Amino acid sequence: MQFELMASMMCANYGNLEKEVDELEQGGIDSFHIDIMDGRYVPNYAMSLNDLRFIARHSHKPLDVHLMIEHPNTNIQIFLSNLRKGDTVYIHPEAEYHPSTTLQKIIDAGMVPGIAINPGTSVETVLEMLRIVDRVLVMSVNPGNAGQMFLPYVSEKYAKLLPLKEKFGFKVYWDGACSADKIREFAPRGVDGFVLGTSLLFGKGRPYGEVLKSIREFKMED
Ligand code: S6P
Ligand code: MG
Repeated sequence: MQFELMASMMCANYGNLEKEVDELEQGGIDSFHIDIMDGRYVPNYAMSLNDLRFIARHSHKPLDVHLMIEHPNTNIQIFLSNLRKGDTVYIHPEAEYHPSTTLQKIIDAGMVPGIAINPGTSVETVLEMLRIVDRVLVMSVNPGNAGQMFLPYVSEKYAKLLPLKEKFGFKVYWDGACSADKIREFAPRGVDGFVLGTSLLFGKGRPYGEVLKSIREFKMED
């Protein structure tokens, strides 16, 4: 069974970011998930533009940039100019008056366009945007912090979204409280990738390569 594993870099050890990036790459991570917040759309600040730049220049794997900012259209160029072709950029549709215009800028820059759907946002609300995005990031926690509890009602969103993948041509990704039981249940149901944070990857006292291997072999510790 094929699925992608992305590292939520806001959970990394900033005492030595270079070592974290190297160990994750050598351990087989598929991409680096970069959480950018503005303290307005969500009540927190996570990674900075400098963190994004460093990881973009230092790593060989794609970046998966999750913009939790108001009106991303205003500043999207700052992010796009620091990324590489093929990196993904997700916006939150609620944070923008005309989200499809912003998505078009992402496409025109050669990046992969995505939307992030909050737990309280219905699939119906974003249905038309599914035609233009390549990736949908489903939030299983309210955006803003790592280390939160899984919100069980989000499971129903997957039930609605997964059958639409082929018709609209997008992939589905999991973000928030991703534990072993969730990968066991949702990878076979068609979720294409999982953002790994404090629940499964960081702060476990185990080498990243060992953790990632056990997940891929479906032998993860609960
Ligand atoms: C949350 C953010 C996420 C978290 C990730 C952390 O606002 O978008 O990417 O960093 O969910 O994982 P965990 O396992 O600590 O919830
Ligand atoms: Mg995220």
